[in-house]
Amino acid sequence: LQYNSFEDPRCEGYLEDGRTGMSPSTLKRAFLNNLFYVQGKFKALATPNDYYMALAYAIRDRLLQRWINTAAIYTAQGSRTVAYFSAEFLMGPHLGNNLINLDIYKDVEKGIAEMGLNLGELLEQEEEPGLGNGGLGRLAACYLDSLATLEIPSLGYGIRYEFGIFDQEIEDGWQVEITDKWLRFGNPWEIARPEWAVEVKLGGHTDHYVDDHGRYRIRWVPDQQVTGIPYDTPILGCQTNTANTLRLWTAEAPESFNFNAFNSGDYLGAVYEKVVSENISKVLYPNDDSSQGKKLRLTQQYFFVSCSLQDMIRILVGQELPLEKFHEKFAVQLNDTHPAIAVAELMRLLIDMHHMSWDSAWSITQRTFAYTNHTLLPEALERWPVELFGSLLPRHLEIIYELNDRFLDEVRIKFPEDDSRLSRMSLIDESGERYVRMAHLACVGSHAINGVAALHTELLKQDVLYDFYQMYPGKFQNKTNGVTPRRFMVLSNPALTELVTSKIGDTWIKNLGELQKLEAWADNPEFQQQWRQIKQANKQELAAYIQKHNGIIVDPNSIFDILAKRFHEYKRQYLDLLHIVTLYNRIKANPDIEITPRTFIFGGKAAPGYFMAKLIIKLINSVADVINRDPDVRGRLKVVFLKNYNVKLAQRIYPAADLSEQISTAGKEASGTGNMKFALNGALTIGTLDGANVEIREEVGAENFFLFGLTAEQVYAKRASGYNPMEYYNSNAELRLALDRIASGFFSHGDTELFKPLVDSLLHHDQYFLLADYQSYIDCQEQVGLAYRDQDRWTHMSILNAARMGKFSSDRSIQDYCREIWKVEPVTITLENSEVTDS
Ligand code: GPW
Repeated sequence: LQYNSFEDPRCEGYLEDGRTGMSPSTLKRAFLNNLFYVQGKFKALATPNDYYMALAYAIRDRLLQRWINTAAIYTAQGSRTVAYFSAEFLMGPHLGNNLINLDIYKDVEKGIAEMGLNLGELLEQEEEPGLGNGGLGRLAACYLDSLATLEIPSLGYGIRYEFGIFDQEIEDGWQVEITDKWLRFGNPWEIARPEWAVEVKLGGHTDHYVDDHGRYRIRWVPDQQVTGIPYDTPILGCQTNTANTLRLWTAEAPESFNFNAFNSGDYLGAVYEKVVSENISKVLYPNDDSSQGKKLRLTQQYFFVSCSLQDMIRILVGQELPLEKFHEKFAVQLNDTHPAIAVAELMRLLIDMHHMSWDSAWSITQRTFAYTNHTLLPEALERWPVELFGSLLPRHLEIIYELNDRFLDEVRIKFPEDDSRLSRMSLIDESGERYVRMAHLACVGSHAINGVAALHTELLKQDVLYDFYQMYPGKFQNKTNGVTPRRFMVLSNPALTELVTSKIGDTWIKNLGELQKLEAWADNPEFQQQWRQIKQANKQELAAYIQKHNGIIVDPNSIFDILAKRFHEYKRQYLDLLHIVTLYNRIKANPDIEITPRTFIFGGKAAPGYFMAKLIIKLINSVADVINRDPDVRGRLKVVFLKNYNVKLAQRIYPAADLSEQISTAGKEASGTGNMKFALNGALTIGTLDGANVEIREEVGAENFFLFGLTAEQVYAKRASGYNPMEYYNSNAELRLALDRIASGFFSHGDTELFKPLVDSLLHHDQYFLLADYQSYIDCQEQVGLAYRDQDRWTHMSILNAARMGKFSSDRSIQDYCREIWKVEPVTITLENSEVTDS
């Protein structure tokens, strides 16, 4: 009996149909079964979470059939597989997305409603797995969605942090961090696979010895060992049967380890070891675009990389493939340098554990890895003090020294008599305290190196990785980021999805370039009106959310001007604030001034140790308190800080935005991806020529994009010629007034000390050129206000923005990676001719 095909009439009436069938009545029955048998509840006692769980398990059953078929077919075919190594996967809630990708959202919504429940409320119950900080982790999640949708055999490998990114509370205007307990009520989407646990060594020293065959060998004698347990989550593609795997590792104490301490009566010592081991996967480091250099962080990185590579070797061996074919079976993508230790670890596994020669191991290693760089910020480039590194990974340090010797010989041959180049390129920074440079390790150990937007890749080649570009020009490629339209349009903006589909059919969902067909409707009055009505309704929904959570009433007819991303000085939330204070000052000077009403909405978390970022959050809330209450403003300006910006909240925000703030200092934001999500939902962008903004503007047309500010080149020139922010302060009356207001204590109950660090940093350093860009930004915002007054023109621009987002689908990005880096082909998963049988 083939039990896996729900369409097979032979399955009718079998229990399995209840777990795979997709008809509304079967789904309903499955839901009630789970409420009864899994949650152990009936209606009178069931909580909303019980209902969510019952539905989640019903949907998981539908995924499992596809998941098992996918695994069976990949195994039978020995398919070439992408392994995406990332310290972060910011997945967002699974249930809604799985309903979309299974294409049963509407059926389920209806069935749930027939039982007197509301699907939206059940979806709200899901605690999102916040296993990432921001753009980098969310990109990994979008890429998994596209890999599955494009039917590419792939695995995501990472860490199952017990505590993901903290929950943000606001108290007295300040950010307060609350631990995220996402696993509190259990996680219906994962399956533990303890049978595939692996051991990871840490610390100790190395032994050099001669083996029985007289061969010189090296043995790592660790002083600690931990066990990695994999937890698997199915990643379903959109309208395919492909369900790939996200495999996240949890650290546990090995059962046998420290048995001696236990036997000798040192019970507490033995338990302590266990706690230390479990700490490894305990918590996500909450820093975005900066590196802390903490030993636990390096341990996390090594832990998941070692687990993953050992797992891949197990898979290879299980398919009876020789280790020499590792790079043919797997293409490994390093998501920034966080997993770059993989270069040394694969070398160690091949040489020490599997007795391969150095040269063979190195050839396999280089052909396996490719490296994506996500930042130009110097503080984000990872380097580890050599001593710290050697105390945790003594064998890897030896391997890196050996790699470095060989690599520097190569450099010497290509660039003779150039000692400064050797020290610039060395894997070890020896300019002061010695450091291991992880980006250099990643560059040397990979066959491809890519940036995440055209400008970013150019700047990598000209600046941060200039020497490596000269050494290996052929390794460098650009792969502009993309976002999944399934989560960030179909799921989050159902009304717009329906309107678009009613005009151009629904194939755009998997082929976003087709949105271009909307251009034909851009000036159609009826279509324009429908487009506007949907935006208006989305704004009303966000307004209700704001009223509920912030107690602020906002006007849905005002411009929803939104800046939502992590807080960082280079992202320049503070510049947005200077615009707000400027408008406010104008109103105070002339209460009858004509101003296009605006609602300024901010969202985002600051790293807990980032003082300036936290102070900017406090300033936003302080300015909000004054402006929202000042009767002179007459409601024309409102300022809202939405707490705890995460994937769930982002899904509410993008559909309601009129204006997307993408205002980083040119040359600092590698790509940005929020910029794409806003535009896809019909927001217009005000932005600098930074990251992917450049390409977004190219696609939507300069006339549909609000550009301001210095170019990256101009920023460099200004810095080189000695930038003096005080000149701008002295010569610009409005700017001076805005800064003076903040400094004077006007927004801080007379306290002139509170915001002094912010004002002083602008006047005396202004590392990110806010003052240089201030006037250009203010002028550009003036144009925004005028454009909004002409609603037909604005709607026309809004439609064209969405219509021209085709390039920014993560499907396009992934297709480019597949063709140009991974050399991997789709594998179609059928449910009919499955390998999985019950007989
Ligand atoms: F520093 N990004 C991020 F490069 O979100 F590693 N966290 C990070 O730690 C780093 C980069 C890192 C972001 C970039 O800031 C953003 O511009 C880019 O769009 C995103 O990664 C995805 O590529």
